[in-house]
Amino acid sequence: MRHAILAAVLGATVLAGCGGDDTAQQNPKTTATAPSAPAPTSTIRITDFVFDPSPAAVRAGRPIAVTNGDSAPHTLTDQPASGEPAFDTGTVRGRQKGSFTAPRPGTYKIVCELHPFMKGELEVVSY
Ligand SMILES: [Cu+2]
Repeated sequence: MRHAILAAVLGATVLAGCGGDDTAQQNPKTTATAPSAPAPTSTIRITDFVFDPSPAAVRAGRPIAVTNGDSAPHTLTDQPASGEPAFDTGTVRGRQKGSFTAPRPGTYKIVCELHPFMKGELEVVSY
């Protein structure tokens, strides 16, 4: 029993050591303006017919909220070079909220099916 607890504690310590970026945790204000590798988000906004942020970084398998700040309806839909979209919010009515599940890691082009000029990019990272 003792060994199991010790192993769990050690395992958690190792995981925390791998996953964390110490400089980012110590200095969140400066890293917020870093130009590369945006922090993963769980919410994408649509305002004035623009996806924000874009590119948006999200974590694979997570539910991602899509808030529509416009009065017009929108969708946030995967736009693959071929084949079926990997994700799609369906129609999100004006001032409403939709969601989709982030797919497997990769870079995805996104579009609003109702306004094809609305384009963006989704960067899906693992954990
Ligand atoms: Cu739209």
